[in-house]
Amino acid sequence: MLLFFLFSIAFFVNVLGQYGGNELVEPDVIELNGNYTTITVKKCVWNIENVVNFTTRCYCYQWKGVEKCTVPGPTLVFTNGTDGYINMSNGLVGSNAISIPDIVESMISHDPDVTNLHTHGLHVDPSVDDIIDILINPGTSKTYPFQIPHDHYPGLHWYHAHWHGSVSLQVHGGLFGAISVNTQHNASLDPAFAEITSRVVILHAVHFNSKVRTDGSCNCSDYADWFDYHSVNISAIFRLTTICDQWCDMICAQRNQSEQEPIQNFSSAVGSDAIFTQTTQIDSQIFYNSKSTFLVNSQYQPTITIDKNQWLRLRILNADSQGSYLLQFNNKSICEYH
Ligand SMILES: [Cu+2]
Repeated sequence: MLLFFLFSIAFFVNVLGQYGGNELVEPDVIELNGNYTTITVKKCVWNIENVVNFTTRCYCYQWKGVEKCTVPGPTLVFTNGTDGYINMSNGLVGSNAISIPDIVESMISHDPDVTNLHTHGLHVDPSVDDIIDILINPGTSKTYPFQIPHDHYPGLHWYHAHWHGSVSLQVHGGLFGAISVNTQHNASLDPAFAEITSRVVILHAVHFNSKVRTDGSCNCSDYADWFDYHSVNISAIFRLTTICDQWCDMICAQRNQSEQEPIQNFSSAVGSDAIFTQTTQIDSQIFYNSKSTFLVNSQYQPTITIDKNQWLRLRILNADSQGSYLLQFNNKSICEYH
């Protein structure tokens, strides 16, 4: 389930995060005040610092004259009363969308290299990003015109890929980012509050599974880089729940033809803290081992440093494709928060 929530916390003094990781880095910001911007989906290596790196799909864009590919994608800022145009380009190599009956469409994984754009929280014509009918095949693009009303409320929202069949693969794998609507007519916001520095904080988890059969048949005993799943070399449809399942259940010959690599050397730099390991018994023959890492702006346990007696507003987005989070401060006496 995809969840969104936003709330603001203000506190003073110092340091969020007991482990003292690197300073939090916010996504790049692209302002769309009547402007047009191009975002391209490409294969990239997602490097989660000190934890793991692997090949996945991510959003690429021009930044100071250079192409940048990042997870999360850039934060898109709309201003009310203006238009913003997003040209979503699919730079992936792979098969076009296949035609399958609607009834099974969302139940199985397919079209790994087909994408589109879906937004949350914008009060615009819903046909602009109609996820059922608008698709972007590999090598093509689509321009989405967003007309933000004059009376649009302010807030933090988000966008992600949403072509049915590849949503889990692509959102879980990194195709998501924040949207911010900055209103010019926000009479409800106390001016003192409006002046507080804010940070965009995006929560996301990455999960890798391995599947083991106790009968000793061809097992998926490595933690598969299932995000690199590609439709060229293997049949496009498997009636199984996740693409990792598909990879795990292929016969060895098929698996060797796929482009996926086992994930190795998890967390060698930071130790086991970064990885949550769990075993789930499916039946007497099959169990899964899963390794998960929980991220903030794609960083593992980053730190936010605040000057003493300063307020900070955290704009928190849950971009996890599977779960919700219970948030708390480790040491409630350090900061005052609301
Ligand atoms: Cu969504």
